[in-house]
Amino acid sequence: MRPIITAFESSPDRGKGLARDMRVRWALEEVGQPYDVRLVSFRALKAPEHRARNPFGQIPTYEEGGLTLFESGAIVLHIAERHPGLLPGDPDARARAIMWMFAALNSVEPPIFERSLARILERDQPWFEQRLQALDKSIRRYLGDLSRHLGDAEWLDGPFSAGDLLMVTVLRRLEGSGLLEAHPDIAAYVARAEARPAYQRAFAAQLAVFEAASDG
Ligand code: GTB
Repeated sequence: MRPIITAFESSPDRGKGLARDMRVRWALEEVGQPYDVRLVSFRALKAPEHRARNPFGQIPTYEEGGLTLFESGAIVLHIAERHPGLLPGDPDARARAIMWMFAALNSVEPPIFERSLARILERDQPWFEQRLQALDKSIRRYLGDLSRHLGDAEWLDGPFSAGDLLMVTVLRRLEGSGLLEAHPDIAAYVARAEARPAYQRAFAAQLAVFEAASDG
């Protein structure tokens, strides 16, 4: 059965793959599961039909038979548990890969996401520079710690896993900020993940949505 995911009809990032449907598309591509996409306008996100999929009125969602899921991390975990390729078979290694999924979403993503929101919504506030500095300090700490953890390794813990997939989608939001570029090893880790054919297919698919909307 082909799952259906939801994505922005018109993504504010103009096809840069920063909206959170990207991580779901990428996971589906990694495991070779074809999928359909329901594009949703900002107005439709808040309509009862979509709130039945996600009470918070957001993308992405995932429908598969009678199952409807929201929260990108839960969706990626579901995909990784149902298909080989994104979680190791060994129970301890699997637990560690899931730990990295939580680390990406629960520890590393909050200051990075707050930073991009602040740059859009709080730029005119008198406390903006101070807030930015505090967020940057927190982000630098995580990047330094990640860099030490990675060392010469290719991925966070053994083979590429759903933990790497989520971590990279989180770190990508820093591209061009100077923060990522200050850590060439982490920038190389992100680039390594972006070079994966599954990532390339997912990126091309979400970019095609933006290009089709621009043509029309
Ligand atoms: N915790 C949830 C998850 O991981 O699924 C968060 C979902 C979420 O934030 N969804 C956003 C959304 O639907 C899209 S991804 N927003 C609409 C709304 O709340 O009304 C966040 C996002 C949006 C746009 C960009 N961008 O353009 O760069 C990047 C990320």
